[in-house]
Amino acid sequence: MNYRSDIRNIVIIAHVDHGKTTLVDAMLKQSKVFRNNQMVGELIMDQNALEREKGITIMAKNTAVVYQGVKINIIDTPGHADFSGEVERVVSMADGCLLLVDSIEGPMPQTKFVLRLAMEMGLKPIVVINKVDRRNSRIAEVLKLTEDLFLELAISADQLDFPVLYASAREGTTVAELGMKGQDVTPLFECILGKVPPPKIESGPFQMLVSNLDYDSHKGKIAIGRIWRGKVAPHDPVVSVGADGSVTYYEISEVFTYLGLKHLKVEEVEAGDIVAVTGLDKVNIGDTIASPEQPEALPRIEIGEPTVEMTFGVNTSPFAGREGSFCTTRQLRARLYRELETNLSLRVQDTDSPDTFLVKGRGELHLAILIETMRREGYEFEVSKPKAITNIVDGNLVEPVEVLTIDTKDEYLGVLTEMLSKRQAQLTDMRNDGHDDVRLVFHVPTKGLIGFRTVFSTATHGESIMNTTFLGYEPYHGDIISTRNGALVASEQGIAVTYGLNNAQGRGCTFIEPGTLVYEGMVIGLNSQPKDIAINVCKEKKKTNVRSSTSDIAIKLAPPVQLSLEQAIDFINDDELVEVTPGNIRLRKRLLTQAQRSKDRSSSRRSVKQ
Ligand SMILES: Nc1nc2c(ncn2[C@@H]2O[C@H](COP(=O)(O)OP(=O)(O)OP(=O)(O)O)[C@@H](O)[C@H]2O)c(=O)[nH]1
Ligand SMILES: [Mg+2]
Repeated sequence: MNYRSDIRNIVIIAHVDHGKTTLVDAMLKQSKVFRNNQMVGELIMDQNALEREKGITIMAKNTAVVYQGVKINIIDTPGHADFSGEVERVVSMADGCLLLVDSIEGPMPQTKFVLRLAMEMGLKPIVVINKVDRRNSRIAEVLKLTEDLFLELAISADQLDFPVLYASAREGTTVAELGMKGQDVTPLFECILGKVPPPKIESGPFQMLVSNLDYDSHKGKIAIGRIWRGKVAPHDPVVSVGADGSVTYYEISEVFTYLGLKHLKVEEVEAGDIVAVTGLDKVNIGDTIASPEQPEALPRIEIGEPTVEMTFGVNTSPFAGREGSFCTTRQLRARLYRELETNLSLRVQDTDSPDTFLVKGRGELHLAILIETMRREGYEFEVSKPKAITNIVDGNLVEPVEVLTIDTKDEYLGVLTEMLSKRQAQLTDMRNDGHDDVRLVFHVPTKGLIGFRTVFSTATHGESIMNTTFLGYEPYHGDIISTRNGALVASEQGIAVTYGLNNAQGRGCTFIEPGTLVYEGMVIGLNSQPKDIAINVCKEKKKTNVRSSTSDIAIKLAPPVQLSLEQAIDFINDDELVEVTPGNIRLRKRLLTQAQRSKDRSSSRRSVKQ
């Protein structure tokens, strides 16, 4: 067995927002992979438009820096639990991991999830306590909690022997001993070189596992992964081994390695490195690319099962086809199935209705990001309320359960526990910091979390943080009755006017501005009562000849509550849909006319009685 002492492969893992991408910024900036005048800004690796807008990493990505003649391949991963599939997809490329832990928050549920994964893969860990510049940091305590987590998760004794560094990723500094003044990230680079084992290489013909795909309009499909054996160069004959063991012959077009944000075209790449190759137009993530002499498949990547599903259907609203460039079943279907190539934890199924597809993901945000991406590409469609995915195991119905961690203030304890008990949550831990900050940990079925995020943020006035992570499957806990109030539903098609909306505001809060085009059956607000009511928001004030003393006083409307896409998905009930177009997000009843809805209600009442 040989080693490549000129390379190290590391993956950066942590809970959401603990500073992974910022630490990659610091490493990139220090290794001067940019031109002096190049404006690179912050969160350099979060290049996708949605990543930049939301300030979170969505996809795992590769980069590399050179330190003391050694190339360090770095894989940045998302910390949000909904994108756990991205972490699962890439960990096998690395030999070591940097586990970041926020110096105030300490280990969080997703810290545990990613560390468990890294331990199972046998990665050499380096702990980085980050954000030590923050005023209230509690470094010693956080380190203790991190050590406890290792005791719980380590598989071999040597995994307990991990170095610890203290960082301010934002300031670009790391130190090996607390109290030392940080200059730069040199101690981190030194630690990586000293502690992360160089990649082992087996002798034999070329073999690489595809962990990611990219596209280029000229080069076509780009397969990215780690080479485990041998070398490869342009024009080499290779085969790809698919999921079913089928073998396809190709010729490699070009080969690339990483440096900073660039792909460098090279003459040859060798085992131990993380590389990109082109020329394989049908290769998939998880496939092995190998020399035809010895076409053995590497173990495929294991990805956790989805927990939440919703339908994506062709837009059936009266405004269908007005705003989108891609509106047909064929286009929607092709787009959804194409997504499966790179979005590994997603599942798509046809349904009994040819215009509707069942899409399954790892959480509401996972699905919402897909919806937003498609909307921006010009797709128009409608989606249903997300549902937790139940399964039958040994003849019993089981459902997904998550760990919910809430950081909040004392004053919200009552309201939160009440809301959550209706959602079948069980309090498993509660910690008070002695002031008025509290951390609550619950076990809650995934179905109880659907629609919770919006009410949570309203109930705690945006002052609390919630995080969830998948726990496992448990016997079905029974149905949850929706506690949402009824909808205010437009009764006519037309343009909403101030007078009509003012009437609606007498009943509850509204979601639209005057001047908005509405159709019959569109949800335009939330009733303050449990039942839906239909209102004509296009109704103008009757003109009379008599001038009343108040008629000229302008009506002052309360500003509408504008729901984001995620809030809209969170808001709707089973008998409602979200209509998604490049220009608008509308809520609607599934059955648009009042007559249809009352017929449906009376028939469902009859079926209950029987
Ligand atoms: N004070 C302080 N803030 C930091 C530090 N490192 C990161 N941050 C801030 O923390 C926030 C999250 O940083 P990111 O680098 O996006 O975190 P991340 O772990 O990549 O987040 P995800 O990829 O979404 O999981 C940003 O606002 C950073 O500026 C630090 O050392 N000190
Ligand atoms: Mg990030």
